[in-house]
Amino acid sequence: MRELMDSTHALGDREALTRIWEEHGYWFFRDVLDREATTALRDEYMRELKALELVDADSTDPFWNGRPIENFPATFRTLHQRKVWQKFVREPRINAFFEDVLDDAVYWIPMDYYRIVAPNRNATSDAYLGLHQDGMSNPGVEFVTCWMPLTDIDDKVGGLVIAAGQEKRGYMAFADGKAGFTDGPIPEDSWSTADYRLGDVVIFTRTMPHYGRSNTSDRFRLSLDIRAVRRSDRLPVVGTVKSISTDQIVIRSEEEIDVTLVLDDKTFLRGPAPNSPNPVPINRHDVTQALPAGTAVMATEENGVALVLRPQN
Ligand SMILES: O=C(O)CCC(=O)C(=O)O
Ligand SMILES: [Fe+2]
Repeated sequence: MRELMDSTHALGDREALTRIWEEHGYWFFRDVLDREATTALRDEYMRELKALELVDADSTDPFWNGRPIENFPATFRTLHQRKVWQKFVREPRINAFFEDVLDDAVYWIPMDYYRIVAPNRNATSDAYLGLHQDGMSNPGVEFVTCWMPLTDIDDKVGGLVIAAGQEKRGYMAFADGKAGFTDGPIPEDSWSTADYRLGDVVIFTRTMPHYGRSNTSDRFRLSLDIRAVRRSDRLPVVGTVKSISTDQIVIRSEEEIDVTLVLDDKTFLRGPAPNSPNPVPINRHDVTQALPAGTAVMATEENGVALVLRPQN
């Protein structure tokens, strides 16, 4: 596998950063995130593993203590409820880093994943999370994905793999349940990854094909991925459902404004999935049940018609 290209040297040089982004569709920065904030975030993850009694109580690193891993959670509700990543991005040094890099004030969309991947020596596939592009099921909002390792992540621990250079081919299609480009495969020599460490961040464009590797090590893999929009770009509608029918939704936005959107057959509707962090596609006649009044949602729109409507993570 290829090594990710390190762009840390370009920080502070707007022209260089823009050139790299336009040419490569990603930035990989090493050891740039404030140590105090990232270790505090890691410790929040560690609390979850300690509560499950899968790492030792005095451990700062997520070494598996060997107890059976049963019913390992697919999502970590308490981290969501306690708004752990929201606190992280409000840390002045973390906020300043992302605002400098993105050259704008940042809006973080409520599409976030606290990833704790359990060790699995018997993993039958190289991929724990299959090949995809983050923008594929989220049209109508120009975000960048920020992926941050919260522990050492080497070859065995797995981690993020991107198909460098392939972001220029647009969106992939699915055939036989597998993602791929219809005009030919992804060249083998495009797969790129790194030995990641706490403090690093990979920021990539929403057409970047990528997947997450299985963890065949003796430690849990910890990472956070969150998605940033420049404030000067169009923001999604984020709020709670005030009323909903099969062809219209009123969302009470975070700014306390009622936004009415038409739902039609082109709207990509997604509903909550039990035991999965990923909302699943739903039919229009199921929206009133899947996303009832009071549900926290995010929508994108064009001319008053919703392009995507989904629960917040
Ligand atoms: O952490 C992983 O395994 C993959 C993460 C991912 O798909 C993303 O950050 O968008
Ligand atoms: Fe992704």
